[in-house]
Amino acid sequence: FDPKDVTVVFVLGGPGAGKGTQCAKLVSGHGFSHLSAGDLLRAEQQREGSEYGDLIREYIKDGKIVPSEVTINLLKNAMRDILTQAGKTTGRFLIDGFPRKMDQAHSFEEIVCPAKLVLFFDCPENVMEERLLERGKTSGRSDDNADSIRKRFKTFVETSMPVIDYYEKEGKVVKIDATQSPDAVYAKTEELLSQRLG
Ligand code: UP5
Ligand code: MG
Repeated sequence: FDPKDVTVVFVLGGPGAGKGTQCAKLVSGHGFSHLSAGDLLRAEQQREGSEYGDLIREYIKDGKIVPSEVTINLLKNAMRDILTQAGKTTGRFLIDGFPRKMDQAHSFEEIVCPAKLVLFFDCPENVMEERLLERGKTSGRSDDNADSIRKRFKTFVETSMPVIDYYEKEGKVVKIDATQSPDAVYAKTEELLSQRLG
């Protein structure tokens, strides 16, 4: 993809910070397409005939990061499909929950295109844990349990925070306090996003 045609915004933050919730609001309010790396992996895991089903299942349950090639291909194909279906060559994409490891950040920028901006939803672990345990009562997600949540937090701190630090040094990070209500977080997100993207 040519960065002249495609605007990519990475949406990052810990497990349960509210990435998906905010992306859904940005889609209806600002004409973005939303691609959640986790949702794409869960769909691939369930796809009949997928060669990655078992691998993805294991990684997600342990809160580990699925090998880059798998996720980047899913994202790239999904971007391509969205543009094709709309009959367009240009588009704005929110890439949610990716990249969560430095090598993924570099590969995506090489293979797909560089990100214009990074939204970082900042939230303390105790708040995220409460949200995830609550959601776990009904979500059916294999990783919404105390044991997996602990592993997801560890991966986030050790492996994914360095990605945010990297983009911070590049001046691309917009940091948002994610502890308020979804509407309050969205209001702040909209304000900062329009300042930066115009
Ligand atoms: N909620 C949301 N906002 C709230 C607010 N402001 N106040 C009160 N409650 C709020 O929200 C989580 C819950 O909190 C919901 O119940 C919501 O109503 C409530 P959500 O918007 O879903 O938060 P989100 O940040 O999207 O949380 P999610 O659980 O999706 O985060 P993860 O980053 O853990 O999950 P993801 O699906 O991105 O990844 C899952 C796994 O996939 C990873 O652990 C990893 O194993 C794998 N993966 C990869 O290997 N590679 C990738 O590139 C991506 C994922
Ligand atoms: Mg999510």
